[in-house]
Amino acid sequence: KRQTGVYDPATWFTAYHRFTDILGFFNSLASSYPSLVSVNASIGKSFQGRDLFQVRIGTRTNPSVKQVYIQGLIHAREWVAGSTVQYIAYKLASAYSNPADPDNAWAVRTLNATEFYIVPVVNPDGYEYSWTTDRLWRKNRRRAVTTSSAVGVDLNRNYPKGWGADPNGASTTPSAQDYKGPSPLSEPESRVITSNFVNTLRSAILSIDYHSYSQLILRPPGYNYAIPAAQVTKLKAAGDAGAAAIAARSGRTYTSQTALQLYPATGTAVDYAWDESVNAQVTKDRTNGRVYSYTIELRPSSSDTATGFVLPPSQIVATGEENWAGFKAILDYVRSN
Ligand code: ING
Ligand code: ZN
Repeated sequence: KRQTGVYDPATWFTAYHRFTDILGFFNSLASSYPSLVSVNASIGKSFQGRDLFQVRIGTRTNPSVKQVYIQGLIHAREWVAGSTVQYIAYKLASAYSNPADPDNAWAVRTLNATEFYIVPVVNPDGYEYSWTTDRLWRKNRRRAVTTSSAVGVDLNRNYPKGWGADPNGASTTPSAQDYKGPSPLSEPESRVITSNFVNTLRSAILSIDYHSYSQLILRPPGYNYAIPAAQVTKLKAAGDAGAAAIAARSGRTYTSQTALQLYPATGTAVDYAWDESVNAQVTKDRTNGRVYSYTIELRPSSSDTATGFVLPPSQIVATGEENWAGFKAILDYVRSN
């Protein structure tokens, strides 16, 4: 169905949008494609009481369906991560539903076997703060300890996998950008997200956490722990396939590497999705009981520090397009390996 008004994709992807409008976009997508897209308006609340919402894209026809988990905006200032998650969701729904779409055959084949669980805004309090007060805010908005007046925990250092395992992987200083929080899952958003994460999906195969910037496809490990060689090979191959597809689409270089090669980081989503999934009710496995897991850093390149987190909205569509290509390539590899 053709959409009109503010949620028309032709205009929607020319700008960034506030939290409530992003929810509106997904509600509009669900009303355009009611048999394919649904919105769970609240999977839990942020510190300031905003509802974290989850979107499901799937057909409910195949009992052996596998799940893909996607999240965005765990870091407030990384606005294009939100746009890219919106873009991928829009492409999945519209390509499946439109026989004339060049991706229709891919989308039909994929959605006959795969369903998608998406949390478009993991950190709504921080995201709104980045609109109203500080464009470069990263963390959530909770004052986590009484011993400091500092506000904010880095949610991508607050997951329980490896929390605080490497002193260089996160900060113990409440004012730091990578403050890990007082304890694992100390933050309401981390608790909500892990209660609704990839490890709660019965037959999950892939998890992607979108960030910006630096044009990287990061795979586990994010700090120093062992991954068996056979799994390393598969994790790398899927990431490499994503990078190759992006280069073919736009000419942009996204470097495929381990997260640890960037810098050590503990308590992150990418390691949690990889490692905790093996302990959960996940039955499926293409990499030995584990879910293929990535953090993708979007535009601009690492050398474009002048642009950095403030990517011009004129690049939203190009970033979405190249990452739609990368996403399809990663998922194709995962589904056949
Ligand atoms: N970068 C990620 C960060 O949380 C990362 C990079 C993710 C490193 C996961 C290691 C593991 O620091 C941004 N831009 O947030
Ligand atoms: Zn980030």
